[in-house]
Amino acid sequence: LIAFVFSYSSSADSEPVWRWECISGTCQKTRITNETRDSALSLPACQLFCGEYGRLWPQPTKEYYTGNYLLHLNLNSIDLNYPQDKKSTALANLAFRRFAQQLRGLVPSGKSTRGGRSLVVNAQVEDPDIIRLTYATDESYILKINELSDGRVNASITSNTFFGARHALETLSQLIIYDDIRNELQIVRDASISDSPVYPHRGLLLDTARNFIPIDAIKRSIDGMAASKMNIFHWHITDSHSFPFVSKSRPELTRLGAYSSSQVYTEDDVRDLIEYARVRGVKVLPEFDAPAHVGEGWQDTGYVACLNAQPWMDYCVEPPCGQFDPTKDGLYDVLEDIYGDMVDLFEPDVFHMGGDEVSNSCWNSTESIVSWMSTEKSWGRTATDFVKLWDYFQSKALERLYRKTSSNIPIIMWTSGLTESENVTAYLPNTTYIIQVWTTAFDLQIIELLQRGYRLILSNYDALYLDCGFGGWVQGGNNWCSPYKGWDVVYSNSPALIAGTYKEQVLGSEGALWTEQVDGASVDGRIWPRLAALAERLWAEPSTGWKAAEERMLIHRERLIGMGIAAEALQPQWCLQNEG
Ligand code: CP6
Repeated sequence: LIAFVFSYSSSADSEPVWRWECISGTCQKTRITNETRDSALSLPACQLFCGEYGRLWPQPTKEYYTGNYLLHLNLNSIDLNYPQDKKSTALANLAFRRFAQQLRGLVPSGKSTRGGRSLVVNAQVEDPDIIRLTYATDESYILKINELSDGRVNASITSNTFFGARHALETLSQLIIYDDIRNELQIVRDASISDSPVYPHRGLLLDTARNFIPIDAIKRSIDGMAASKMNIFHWHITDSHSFPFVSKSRPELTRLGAYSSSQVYTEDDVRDLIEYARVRGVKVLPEFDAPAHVGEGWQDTGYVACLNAQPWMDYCVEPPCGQFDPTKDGLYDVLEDIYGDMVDLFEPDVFHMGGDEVSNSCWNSTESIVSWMSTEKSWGRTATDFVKLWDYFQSKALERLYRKTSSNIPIIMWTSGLTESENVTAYLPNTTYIIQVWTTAFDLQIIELLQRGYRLILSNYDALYLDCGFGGWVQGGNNWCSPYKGWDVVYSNSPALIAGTYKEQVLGSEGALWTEQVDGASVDGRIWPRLAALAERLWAEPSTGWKAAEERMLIHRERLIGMGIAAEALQPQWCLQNEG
């Protein structure tokens, strides 16, 4: 019996039997024969040369040329030449180490490859002291591969910044494949690629308050973003459900507000995550959502109105209710402390102050608030008066934030009653505020904001809410997750089309993952591979539809899986082996 098991398993591990040929633009499967064995193409090799952009995701935007010749690459002999003693030198070394690790990840476990050509990566970086990603950061790069006379492979990278060079490494890794027929890594011998993103803001929003998301899971999301050339991790770190962010000066908020003492983000966690992201070309953008979407953690302060009020539908859009009481002077001291802690950690060049889903009826039902409105301000209780109250809060909160930042950095706010045309120019100057749209692509507010000169980030829920988005908190039912938006919907959502002649004012988009029904166990699959569809949309704003991208998308999904990201399957594996 033992012998039988042994011979059975060894025959399952036998030689590959299939090879691939590129026939009229698609890779087609045929049997390997003795005659074709030497020239047989592995599937990834075929993919590299068959489609318009090979195996690249996202597609490059300026120039893409690859010859159709591969060289055997020696994984144990890869080196980076990068400007020395510059501010980004250490980052580049870490990015290169990750690049090497990605290449090792191409080799199936249990296999080892040997021999092959050395690879030298020569990076010429115009401004190697830039280590902060801003909307002005030049992320473009040029990547050229050629064979040197001594047989080594040369990959030369030209970029303005570390961030461009890092993207080039990502592209380079996508030009390297594992050939299962020969059990070796191979690299494209000749390539010339010139590339730069269309939009500067290519993001993921992750809510870590509805359910706690462990740091490891966040890191996997950032790995996927790096592999897809996305650059903004928008951290919706607190909400009414929990307060996992540890504020150095106000630790009691977390003690009361975290789900448990271990489900928190300490200062060390945050610092570590920011550096982890930076090595991957990703900036962490913090959001402290206010005045709505607060609750847990604030119980002892008395600064939150309608805390857990019932029936919740009367006081908020989603239970548990909670909204700051703008009339409490002490509130602004606490906010200043939290802002100060966040500014110290994140060193933000732009800060997200939330501002979504404020409920007038919450404030209106709080007796001390309405009496303050009439005695202190001679305001009534109309919708306009509550907008004034909100503006009172927002102005004071902003003033406290600006005490902690070294300059008056731009502020992002969600679309809301405050961003409607009659209010927005009065209360939110377009020189300070960037508006993040979460309503549908057809919302008239979008064009009105654009006409008024606002810069926008589009996260229209009809395409970009990864948690679903059409449902609501309907009592007695749950249509939260219907309909599911496939990657094709994400891919087809074009910011340029939505903004029309104002497209220059669109900084980009974010896919948003609200986590009422997601936690660390399922977060990968809810994000990936759909977020990668947004990555290509924002990097390249392709003029072709999702169908033209499908082969590469299937390839990229496999790449994410290879990185340890539990991305969802899109198609039967048959489709990858029988293209077209
Ligand atoms: N949480 C917060 C949410 C949502 C928003 N803000 C949300 C609203 C509608 C849908 C999905 C999510 N859960 N803080 C809106 C920006 Cl459909």
